[in-house]
Amino acid sequence: MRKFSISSTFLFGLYLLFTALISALDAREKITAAEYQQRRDKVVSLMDNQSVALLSSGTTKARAGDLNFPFYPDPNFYYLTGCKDAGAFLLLAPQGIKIEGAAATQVLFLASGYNAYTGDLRGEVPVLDSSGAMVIADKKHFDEIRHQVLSRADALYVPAWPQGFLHDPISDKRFFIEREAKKAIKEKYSQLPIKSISAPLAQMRQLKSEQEIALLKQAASITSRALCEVMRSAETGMYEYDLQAILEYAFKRLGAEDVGFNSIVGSGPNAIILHYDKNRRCIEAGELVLMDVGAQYEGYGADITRTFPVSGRFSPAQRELYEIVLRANREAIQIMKPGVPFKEVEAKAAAVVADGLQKLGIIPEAKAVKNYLPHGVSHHIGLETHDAGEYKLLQAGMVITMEPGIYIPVESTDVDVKYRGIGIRIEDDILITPNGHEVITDEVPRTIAEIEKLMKEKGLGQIRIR
Ligand SMILES: [Mn+2]
Repeated sequence: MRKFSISSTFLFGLYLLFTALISALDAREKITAAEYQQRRDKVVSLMDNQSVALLSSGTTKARAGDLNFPFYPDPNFYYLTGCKDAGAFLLLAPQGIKIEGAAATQVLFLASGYNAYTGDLRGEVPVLDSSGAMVIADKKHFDEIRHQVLSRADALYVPAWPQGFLHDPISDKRFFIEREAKKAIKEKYSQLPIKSISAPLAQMRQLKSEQEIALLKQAASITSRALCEVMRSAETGMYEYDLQAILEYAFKRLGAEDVGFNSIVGSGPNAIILHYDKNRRCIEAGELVLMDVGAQYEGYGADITRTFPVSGRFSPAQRELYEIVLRANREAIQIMKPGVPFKEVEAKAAAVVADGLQKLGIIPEAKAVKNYLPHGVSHHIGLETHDAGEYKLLQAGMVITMEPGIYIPVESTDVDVKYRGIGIRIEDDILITPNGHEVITDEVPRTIAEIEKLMKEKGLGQIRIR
């Protein structure tokens, strides 16, 4: 009896421990329903009383037959709903929408039912708060309700249409998506002016909330720690995809749901190709590897670049260029604070690189820096890698990158041969705070001494497969 009671207490203790562990594993930070509601309320408050806003999550794209590419909801739609369903719509109307006997200013239309292929129970949306301001309706009512609100609206707000066109090779006609859509709307609702909702949404999205900052910090931490693991593991003779596999294994292992963009792993001269993501090359002795990568956590993605020598030691020429890029990164971040113009930060980074290249005799005058640093060095991050937002003055709550680089093409015959074929970029993510800034990517080293030290540590290494 006594023995039984001890073991039942023990089992109960185990049970408590187990449930605590389970809930700890489940305690994934997420944007709360209340915050999604605040965002929608803000948009509605910005709209004229008789106007309507319509946002779509987007449609799936077939890869082949009935198999689709991964679906990513439209970021503006997701920002306002937290809903990942394809084919969903959000209607906002300050004057109210009548639906099934009730009235609401915000209606989310979802397909209902179970999808046997994906296992999704559609219409299950965990984002409704207790205010009741948003109503979820079955998509079968969408056509009717849309007509009801559009026929009496005096303006329609929509996000930008996807850029580009569909080309029909037989008629050789180009169907520009935006032009065709606007034409079709005009035929149906000739008096309805179409306004863009992208700019006000960008102004909201560029200032991150506490919850968004927490998710971005989580994405930055995962990305940083995964990059450390890659640096510990890198060896001459590995392929670029070996490093990609170690990185993305670590992303998943640390809780990221996805990459925010295709991982760039450029070794040797591939580091010069800005968006290189083939990652098929064997990394040769003495080469640098440039990795521009980002884990995505609850929709929010980091964006970090590190460049390291596969052997674990920088050569003198690599060192000279690396120190310039690092100084540009550090000095440009140093001046970040609210009120500073974006272009001043960009100019600072470019000026440091220009100065360094001039001192090494690589460029004759500062303006030639464009030949070896041909890209912008700062952008917003968030739901998109290049997130919505303006590029005027820095404001507290923005989270932006700083990513100067130097890329010397192999064929640069006017540059000392020791520098040719080297590509270096150092990218960090920075939160602008009320008094200055906070770098959120400090968990992965960036100085030469720190990187060389880290690379001596034992990592996962080459994964041998029998
Ligand atoms: Mn970037």
